[in-house]
Amino acid sequence: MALVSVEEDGAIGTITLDHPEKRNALSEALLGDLVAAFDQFREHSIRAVVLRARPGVKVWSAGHDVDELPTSQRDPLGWSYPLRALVRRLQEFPEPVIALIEGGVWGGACEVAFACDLINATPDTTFAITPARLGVPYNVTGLKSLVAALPVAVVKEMIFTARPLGVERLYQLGAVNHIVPADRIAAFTTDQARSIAANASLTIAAMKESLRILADAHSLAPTQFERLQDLRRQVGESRDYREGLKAFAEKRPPVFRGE
Ligand code: LCV
Repeated sequence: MALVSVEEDGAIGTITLDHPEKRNALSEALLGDLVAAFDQFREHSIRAVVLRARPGVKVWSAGHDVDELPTSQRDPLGWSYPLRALVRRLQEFPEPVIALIEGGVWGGACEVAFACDLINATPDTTFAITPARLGVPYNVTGLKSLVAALPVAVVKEMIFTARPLGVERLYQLGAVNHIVPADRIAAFTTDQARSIAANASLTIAAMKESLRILADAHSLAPTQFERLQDLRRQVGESRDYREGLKAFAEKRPPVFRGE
C-alpha cells in the first residue's frame, strides 16, 4: 500500500503524505515512496512539485519513524539512511519543491520541510526539533541545514527545549515564505507553482543548484570534522539514546541521566 499519493496536473506534480495511522512518520517505506515519486516526476518533465499532507491534518509528519531507529551502536542518522537520502534528493531535484504545510512538523520532518525550496503554511502549523527528546545524536548536515534556515539562538531554543515553535515566529525569521488560511493555501500554492512552471527551467535549475553550492561553500578542517563525528558517536553510544528509544516505545517520559 503506497504511503504517499502522487498526482500530475500538467507541469505540476503533487505528492501527498498519506499514512495518517502513523502520523506520516518518515519510515523507510514512506521515504521510498517519496523518492519513487520524484523519479516519476523527473521522467515526466514536471516543472514544480508540491509536497503536502491530506487537507486538515493535525500532524504534517511526526518525523523519523522512531521504531526504525537502530538500538545497536550504529550511527542512527548516517549518510546512507533513507531520510538523509531524501533530503539530498529534494535539494538536488532540478525543479522547485514547495512544501504546503498544515499541523505539526516533528523532528526530521523539519529538515524535509527546510530542504524544500519554498514553504507555505497554515496559521496552525508548528515545528519541533526533537533529538534531545529522544537522546539522539543529530547529524552534522542536518544541523547545518537548520542553522542555514534559522538564527543559531532559535535553533538552540528548539533543540534544547524540543518544544514546538509556532509558524508566525519562523515566518518573521524568514524560514517560512507565506502563512495562508487553510481554505486558500492549496489555490495559493498552485498559483505559485504555475508561475514557476511558466518560467525558464534551465535558469531555475541552474540557480537552484548554484544556490545550493554557494550555501555549502564553507571550509571545515579535518580535525573539526572528526570532532563533530566524535561528539555524535558519544551520544549515539550513550545509555540516554537507548533510554530515549525505550521510553518512546513504552509511551512514557524518558529519564535521561547524562550517560
Ligand atoms: C514512529 C510514531 C511516531 C514516530 N515514529 O498521535 O529529529 S530527531 O533527531 O529527533 C529524529 C530521530 C526524529 O525525527 O525523531 C522523531 C521525532 N518525532 C517525535 O518526537 C514525535 C513523536 N510523536 C508524537 O509526539 C505524537 O505522535 C504526535 C504529537 C506527533 C501526534 O500525537 P497523536 O496523539 O495525534 P499518537 O501519538 O497516538 O500517534 C499515533 C500512532 O503513530 C505512532 C504512535 O506511536 C502511535 O502508534 P500506535 O497507534 O501504534 O500507538 N507514531 C507517532 N509518531 N515519529 N511512530
